[in-house]
Order: sequence, then C-alpha cells, then structure tokens
Amino acid sequence: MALLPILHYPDPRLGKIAKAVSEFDDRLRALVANLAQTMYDANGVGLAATQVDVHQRVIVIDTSDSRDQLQVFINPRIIRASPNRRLAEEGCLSVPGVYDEVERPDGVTVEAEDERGRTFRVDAEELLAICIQHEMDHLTGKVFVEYLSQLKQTRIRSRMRKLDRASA
Ligand code: K1U
Ligand code: ZN
Repeated sequence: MALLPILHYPDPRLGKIAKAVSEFDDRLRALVANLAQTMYDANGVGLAATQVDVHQRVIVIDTSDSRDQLQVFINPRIIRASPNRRLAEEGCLSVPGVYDEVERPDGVTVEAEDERGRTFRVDAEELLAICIQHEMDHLTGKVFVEYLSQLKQTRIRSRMRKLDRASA
C-alpha cells in the first residue's frame, strides 16, 4: 500500500471529469487500498480518486468513530435525493484548513459497484449523505468551495496559493 499525494485547490487537475470504471481487476483494488490508506493517514472521512490525480469514478468513505468501516463506491450514481435540504459544515483534504456551510439534500440513495463489480445500494443520511455528495462532486470536477460566494472563493484561492508557496 502507498500514501498518495493529495492535490490542493485551485490545482486545475481537480476540475477534470472522471471516467467510469470498466475493469474490476487487481489494479483497481490496489488503487482502492491506496486511497483508503491516504484517507486514514490524512484523518479524512472520504477521498475521491480525482484528489490524487486519478480520473476514475472511485470514492472511499469511512464516517465511523472507530475508523474501521470502510465503504467503497465505484461508478456511484444517486438514484434518489430527498426533497429536504440541510445546511451543514464541510471540509476538504484538498482545501486544508477551510470549513464552510453547504446546502444539500439531507438524504440520498446511491447505487454503485464494489471492488469486485457487484452492484449494491445504500440509503444515506447525515454525514454519510453529505460525504457521498461531496465526493461525487469531486468526480465531476467540482470542489465544495465553488458553492460559496465569489468573494470567499477569491480569498480561499489566495490563501491556498500562499500556503502552497510556503511549503514548497
Ligand atoms: O477531501 C475530502 O473530500 C474529504 C472530506 C470529506 C467531507 C467531510 C465533511 C463534509 C463533507 C465532506 C474530509 O474528510 S474533510 C475532514 C474531516 O474529517 C471533516 C470535516 C468536517 C466535518 C467532518 C469531518
Ligand atoms: Zn473534498
């Protein structure tokens, strides 16, 4: 297993659209293992392949307190979204140190494949529902700060560029 470098906003590679996975092979399973290790190492609750510059529709999530309930979603699609929306605080490993509120449906049903290509469905609420939607946005090139005002986005971009220059 390996730790993968996480891209930082506003890196243009975060804007790429991921392609559907068609081969459920050892290479895919190695990517999933590396994504999971990278997420746990960074203390995140989710990670999308886009964030490590791999443009395939793969996400990993673990919202458990015990950090031993990994969920893997390959080619995820939302088949039901609640009409009720909720504002909740989000963060992102690609935008370290930035937290802000985003409004999203408060529940979703997601269909996806697992690492062996088997289709399953999950009814998600609360943090899991937020996290699935946030990670699926990454797969279409969208970072959560793009829901915020232009003023906030400009400030965040400038702050992130300074941070990345300081750590270079
Ligand atoms: O970078 C990512 O996409 C992972 C991200 C997932 C996420 C967390 C919370 C709301 C939406 C999406 C994180 O893991 S951010 C760090 C974190 O652990 C966290 C931040 C805010 C609330 C709960 C957890
Ligand atoms: Zn994110």
